[in-house]
Amino acid sequence: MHPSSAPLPPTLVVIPTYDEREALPGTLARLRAAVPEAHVLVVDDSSPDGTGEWADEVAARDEAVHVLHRAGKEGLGPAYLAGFAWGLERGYAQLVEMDADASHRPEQLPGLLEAVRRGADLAIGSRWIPGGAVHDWPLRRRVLSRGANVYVQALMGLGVADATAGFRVFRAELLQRLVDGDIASHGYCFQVDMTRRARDLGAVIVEVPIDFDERTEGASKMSSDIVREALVKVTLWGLARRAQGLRKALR
Ligand SMILES: Nc1nc2c(ncn2[C@@H]2O[C@H](COP(=O)(O)OP(=O)(O)OP(=O)(O)O)[C@@H](O)[C@H]2O)c(=O)[nH]1
Ligand SMILES: [Mg+2]
Repeated sequence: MHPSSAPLPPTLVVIPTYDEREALPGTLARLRAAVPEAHVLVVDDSSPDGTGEWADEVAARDEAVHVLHRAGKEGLGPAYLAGFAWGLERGYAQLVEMDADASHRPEQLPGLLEAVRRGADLAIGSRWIPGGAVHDWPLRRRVLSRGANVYVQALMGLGVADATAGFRVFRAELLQRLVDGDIASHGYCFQVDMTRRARDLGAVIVEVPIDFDERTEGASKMSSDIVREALVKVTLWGLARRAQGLRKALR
């Protein structure tokens, strides 16, 4: 795909951080070089390692970079919701989700933005469609991600190959409608939750293949609590969907 040369609509890349002092500088430099017109909002949950203070220093000399400080670690979902509210209030036309750990290649963001320019309401950077790939992931992580997506599809039928993906672009109109809902998901299932709500609203969802790189700096925040939350919620959502289907059939 050849990204268009049309001017980029006002774009905000939201990067949640918790103890990413080692990884964030490289990610941010690559992002500013790859899509210089995009603004960036780092949402830091008072990282003990000083990520937030470092981001403040960058923001003081780069007016495209902003920082939102939150009191404590509450998980990915609440950090994104706070970042989205900040961006929607300021009138950005499209908002991007991206990890700080360079697992998402900033150089591939133009491909996702192009999908939105062509009509998608939500573009998902997908590891599990042809052309997508995961690099240097241990078998355990591959199995977990693939297994989670097979489970999500079997229960919820979202028709999305990578429903847990965290590299995404939302059109602001869709995102506003999504955040007006009551989203209580914290970990990975936040991504599934956003996908199912977008699907229910009839949004145009397009998956774009990406290369996902294993983080080389800092530590993963994945925990058994996060996996458990996802398993429980996906199961409940899937059962609710089936009950709804059954009710319709009996009507
Ligand atoms: N603000 C905030 N950011 C978080 C929190 N948990 C994770 N993050 C950030 O969310 C992004 C994804 O987290 P990762 O630890 O990389 O999780 P992951 O990508 O699922 O796991 P790995 O593949 O093992 O790295 C990173 O930028 C983290 O710093 C949180 O509680 N608050
Ligand atoms: Mg990661």
